[in-house]
Amino acid sequence: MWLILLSLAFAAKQDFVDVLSPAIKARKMDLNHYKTDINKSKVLESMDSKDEGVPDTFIVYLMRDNNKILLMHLFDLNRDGKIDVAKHFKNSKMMRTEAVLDKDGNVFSITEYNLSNGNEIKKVTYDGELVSTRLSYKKQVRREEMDRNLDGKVDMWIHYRDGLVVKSEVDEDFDGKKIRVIPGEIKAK
Ligand SMILES: [Ca+2]
Ligand SMILES: [Ca+2]
Repeated sequence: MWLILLSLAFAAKQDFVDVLSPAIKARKMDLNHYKTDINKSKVLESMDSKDEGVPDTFIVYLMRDNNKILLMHLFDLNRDGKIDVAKHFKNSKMMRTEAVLDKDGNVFSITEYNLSNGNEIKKVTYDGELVSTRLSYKKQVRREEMDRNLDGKVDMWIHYRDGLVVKSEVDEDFDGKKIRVIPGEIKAK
């Protein structure tokens, strides 16, 4: 029993794509998870933005001392019964967006925002083959990190300044050691 639990924990840790969000299972994003994950301390409200009798917008609140605290906005943009976008809030400010980018949830993105100014700071995209993480600072992309063999470790880095590539680094054989450096369009300042 312990061995099984241990190997499960190990397996879960290994899969970088799956540990990013509770809505991701087996490298698939299912945002309906948030509609069903409603316990006693949460309230789900439904709305029909088109007034056609089918709800397409949902709001999840956390109940604390009889106060409603906004947790999430969920949107079924194409009205097929599956949530396509989940916006997560903290202190009434959007901190994270999760989006399904194909019809089955095999392509998706997770974006994190700076709570004080709303700027994007990190965007992770999974396209079914690789995980790409875009890191931004003051509305500019600074670095892109890629995990091309999905082992949870970054194996390619692209450094940017003012929209131009400063340099790229590639761990070609994924051993975490020999890193090839490729000069970019401009020199690092
Ligand atoms: Ca949908
Ligand atoms: Ca890797």
